[in-house]
Amino acid sequence: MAIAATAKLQEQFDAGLETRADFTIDQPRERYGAVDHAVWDQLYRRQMALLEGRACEAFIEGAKRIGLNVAHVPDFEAVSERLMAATGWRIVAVPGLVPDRIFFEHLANRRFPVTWWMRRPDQLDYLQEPDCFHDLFGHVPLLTDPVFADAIHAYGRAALAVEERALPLLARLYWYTVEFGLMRDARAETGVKIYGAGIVSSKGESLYSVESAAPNRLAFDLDRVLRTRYRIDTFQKTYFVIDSFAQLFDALGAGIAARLGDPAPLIAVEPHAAGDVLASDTVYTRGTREGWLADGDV
Ligand code: HBI
Ligand code: FE
Repeated sequence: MAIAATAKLQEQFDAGLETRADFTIDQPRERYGAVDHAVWDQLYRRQMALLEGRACEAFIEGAKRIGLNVAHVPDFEAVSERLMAATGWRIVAVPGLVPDRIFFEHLANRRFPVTWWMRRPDQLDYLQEPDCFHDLFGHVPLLTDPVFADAIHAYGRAALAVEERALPLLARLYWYTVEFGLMRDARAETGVKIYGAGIVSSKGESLYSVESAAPNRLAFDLDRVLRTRYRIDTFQKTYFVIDSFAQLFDALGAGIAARLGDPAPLIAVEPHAAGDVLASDTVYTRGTREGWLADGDV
């Protein structure tokens, strides 16, 4: 994803927030106000209540294990200590989205970049850029799961070897798994559980992704995902469902190396629209497409 100098990033540079060469900063704890802590507490309580029974066990356990169940923005060093003990990962504070290669470099060294600032109360239900709640609550709990942690580490390493022209394909894979992935779970009423960070950090999509009849839910397939476009400003038209984190590990490491070593064939073909269902798809639920934006398919 090309990193425009986002308004938020510029605002911070103007405010004298210096970043190191790897775009990391020390968590500026003195910059959190009572409102920031209140927003964290409100979002944490609301999402955990929604996610019981909807998110995979590893997420629920992970969130508690790293100590996110506090009424204030967590201390990044305290979270890193617990995370390090679990899987050798730690989190590093960043001002926001960082350049792709920098991001991959951190993941390849078991460092997860976490935006330090919190959204405003009027952005509670949605904001375009990832904030601290999206990154820390959405992405970090699953890094306590050894297999998922290895999958993200493998992704970082494989991504560093990918050519610039194939980065949009890589972003699709990350989007349909790490951000908006579902996992099969026979014990769940709907047969699926949530693991994607973009879903668990969103009130609306925590419900929509597992309970709405509108979207498609298809078995995860690496080539299919690499060829499927996505929108960043609506709920997903299609969710891809993995069987296990072991399957994700294979796809994010060896899978990327195999398929994007020479990306030419995948770049040459016309991508599928986000809402397509193909004859070759394993369909768990075929969406009613209800409420989809009338402006055609992405
Ligand atoms: N930077 N801080 C941050 N967080 C991300 O999730 C992120 C990023 N830079 C690039 C990036 N993600 C993309 O490469 C992935 O979404 C594929
Ligand atoms: Fe994210």
